[in-house]
Amino acid sequence: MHPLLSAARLYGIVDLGYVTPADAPAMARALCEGGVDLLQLRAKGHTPTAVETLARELLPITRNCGVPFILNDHIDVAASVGSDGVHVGQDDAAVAAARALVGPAVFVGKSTHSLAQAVAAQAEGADYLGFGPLYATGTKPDYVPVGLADIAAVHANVTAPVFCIGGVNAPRLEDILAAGARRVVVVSAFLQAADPRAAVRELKTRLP
Ligand code: TZP
Ligand code: MG
Repeated sequence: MHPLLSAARLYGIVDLGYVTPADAPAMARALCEGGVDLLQLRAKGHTPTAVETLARELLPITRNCGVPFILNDHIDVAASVGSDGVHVGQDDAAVAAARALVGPAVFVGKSTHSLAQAVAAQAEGADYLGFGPLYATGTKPDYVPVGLADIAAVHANVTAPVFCIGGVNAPRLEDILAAGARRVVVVSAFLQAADPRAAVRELKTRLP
């Protein structure tokens, strides 16, 4: 298992659907200081140049906190800014193609939406998997939720770290953990919290 991922339990995402680029650095700092173990920049619809500019602003913030930085989608930008990781979806480049661009030191994560996709992503060599959306979520509105029933089977069939995602929030955490999840990604529940730093801190204490 990749050394930056083995102990990671809580994965935060600065998603520009919720946060303006101007507010992104302060949000990244709040999430990192609150205690996320990984931080992603997700900037759907923004130009590679804008993503690169923002990634270069966020990287020193995450580095200061010792939190690995992951860039969504923009593999070339991830390579040029020195991102720790890159995240690809089912419709993006294959894991091997992404790895060829970023090099062996950068970890590659992949989104999966079924047990079959999770098994396939591991076979492809993904360093970690996202699995979901567990619940319907406005952050990814065009996806059918997968529910909690397959979480245990995914963990039984995959050795790479699995991060459960989609509608994860404090009230649902107990059910999600009871279903077998060990790692979670939280987007809107942190970004829309009155105090994101405190929301991270509170949820982190409840993870095994
Ligand atoms: N992939 C599957 S669900 C999702 C992504 C990026 C969005 C999760 O966001 P939220 O706000 O935590 O439901
Ligand atoms: Mg993508």
